[in-house]
Amino acid sequence: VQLEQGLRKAFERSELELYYQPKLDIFSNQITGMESLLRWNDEVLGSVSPAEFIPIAEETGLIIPIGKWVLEEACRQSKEWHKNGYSSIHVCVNISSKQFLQDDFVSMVEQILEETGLCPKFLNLEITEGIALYNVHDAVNKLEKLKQIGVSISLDDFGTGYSSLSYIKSLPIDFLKIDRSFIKDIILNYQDAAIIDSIISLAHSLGLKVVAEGVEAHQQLTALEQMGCDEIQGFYFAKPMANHDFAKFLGKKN
Ligand code: G
Ligand code: G
Ligand code: MN
Ligand code: NA
Repeated sequence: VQLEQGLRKAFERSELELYYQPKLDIFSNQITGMESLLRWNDEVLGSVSPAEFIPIAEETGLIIPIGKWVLEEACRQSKEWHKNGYSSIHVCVNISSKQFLQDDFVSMVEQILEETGLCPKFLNLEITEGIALYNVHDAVNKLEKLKQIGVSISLDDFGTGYSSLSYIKSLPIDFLKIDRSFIKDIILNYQDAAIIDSIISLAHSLGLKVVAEGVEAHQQLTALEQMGCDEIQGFYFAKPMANHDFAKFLGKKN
């Protein structure tokens, strides 16, 4: 309850913040985009991880207004970076299943793109397999509408749930993000390496691009490169940053 009230207040007082973590093309080493990540630094509670407060936001329904704000803020900020010359990077926004399941989800996304002026092809929505748990037909329908608009889709946390590749085949997605728990032991554990290698091959044969999350070491990068992974994200390259730091980071890269 303390956390819920704190979160509600923080949201009302505009104390939630978005950080951005770059995502790179593994071969060209160019930034292709960034993932927006919620941060909450409370006066009393200190910094609270989204891993802690997102579940509460989901239970209480607060995820609906917060999620809308996140989309608006990420699109607005991305448009800003485009105006400043970084016009080819896209933004990846985490979408909670509860948010995705709202009837008006697609029209909300459309409206935000219109209001912020961000071209739809620069928005990527990160969903998890939970969105299709109740109604696959409805999920596919929404995803297809989003793709028609020009928005791209990533399946996040891949490998942690129950998703089989046949399930993926039924969803119109563009990217698979391999969960960082698999990347962690890629060097030490040949089974994890074998799993990643086959996920990448299968994803490619289905026409999907693969993003590896949680890359922290050069050896992991090299292994992923050899497996043909397309993009990487992780502390090895950069941590999530506040927007002014991200702007500086963009400046340095070019
Ligand atoms: O950034 P960090 O590792 O602390 O994030 C922890 C978890 O919170 C991750 O699973 C991430 O997907 C989730 N998360 C971060 N920001 C958002 C957001 O804006 N919306 C939703 N739904 N989840 C988020
Ligand atoms: O579930 P999702 O993929 O949205 O979670 C993203 C989270 O992963 C973010 O909270 C981010 O802070 C975290 N993260 C990003 N890169 C790394 C990394 O290299 N190592 C670790 N441990 N966490 C990372
Ligand atoms: Mn994510
Ligand atoms: Na993930």
